[in-house]
Amino acid sequence: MDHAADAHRTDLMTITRFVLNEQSKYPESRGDFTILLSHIVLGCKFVCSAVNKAGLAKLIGLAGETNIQGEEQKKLDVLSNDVFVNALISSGRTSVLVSEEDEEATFVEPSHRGKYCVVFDPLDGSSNIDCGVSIGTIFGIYTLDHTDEPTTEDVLKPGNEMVAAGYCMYGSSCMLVLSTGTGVHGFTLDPSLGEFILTHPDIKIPKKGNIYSVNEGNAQNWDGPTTKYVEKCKFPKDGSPAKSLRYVGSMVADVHRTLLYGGIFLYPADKKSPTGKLRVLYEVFPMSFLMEQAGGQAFTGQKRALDLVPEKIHERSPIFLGSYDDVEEIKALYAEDEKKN
Ligand code: AFP
Repeated sequence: MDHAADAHRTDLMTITRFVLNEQSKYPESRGDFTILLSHIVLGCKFVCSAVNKAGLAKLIGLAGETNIQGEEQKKLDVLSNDVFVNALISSGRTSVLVSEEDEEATFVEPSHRGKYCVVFDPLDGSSNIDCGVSIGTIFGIYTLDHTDEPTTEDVLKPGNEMVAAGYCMYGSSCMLVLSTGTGVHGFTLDPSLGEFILTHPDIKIPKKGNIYSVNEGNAQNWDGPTTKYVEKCKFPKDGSPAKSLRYVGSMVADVHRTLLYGGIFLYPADKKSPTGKLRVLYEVFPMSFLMEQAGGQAFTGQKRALDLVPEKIHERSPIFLGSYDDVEEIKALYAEDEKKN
């Protein structure tokens, strides 16, 4: 009998047990983060179940509303947003919530307030829902550092001040990837137990990868460094093999693959969208936080992504993130370009 394998099967490291273990390293901790996380986990399980049942439950299709970015909202977006807002408020551990789906930040009633602010995209990649492609929830967590009335300033902070970030991918399996600032850990939902189990401890992104991931349909509008970089991926002049292109169009899926296999994910600025498409607070920051914690890098075309200081809650930024060496290459091209201009 393989006792080690048996112990692995019977001594399960659930996400709650994992976070409690982490918490025990900080004697002053009162368990607030564990409680907050358990509410986020509940939201993820609910959305996972709704995504799995979407076809059956007729949740696919438009809800008849448009969100603040002018995009059509799907029924699942509306449902996921409601689920997360309710779960976060009822945790009693949050004061400010910023959701991709809500124009304004939500300020929690004083009776339910707690010391965290959560920024999130409840269902990212929703244009992929109808064809059953992986979609996900992305979140980032800040600490409220005062006891005055909370304001949006409490979340308009650089990503390097986040205390935790993660995403849940609703794909062929449901996987929650989390960092509390001490590495990146992946938990897979065991549907029979209804528990996220640690399956990918201490994820490290390969130092260099052989995949690039970008919407090449926008190529005619790219700037010089992005154009040169993608050209290098396809026609390398140093004798290295050309990179493969993989692009799902769902950030969680594209970043998840990048994290596990290495390579680079790009959503650059272009002439039509000079600040890029992806949102700083709940797309760029959480994914950049995870990339850095896994040993990769995240760059905006100008600076380290986590050093950005957003001025608006729905601000956008170009983003290049992934394997350390691959991001170094794009940084060098932008530095060269800056010297010339
Ligand atoms: P949707 O939520 O509208 O599907 O957008 C998804 C997303 O915000 C992000 O998940 C993708 O990486 C990116 O947009 C894809 O954008 P393009 O469709 O322009 O490639």
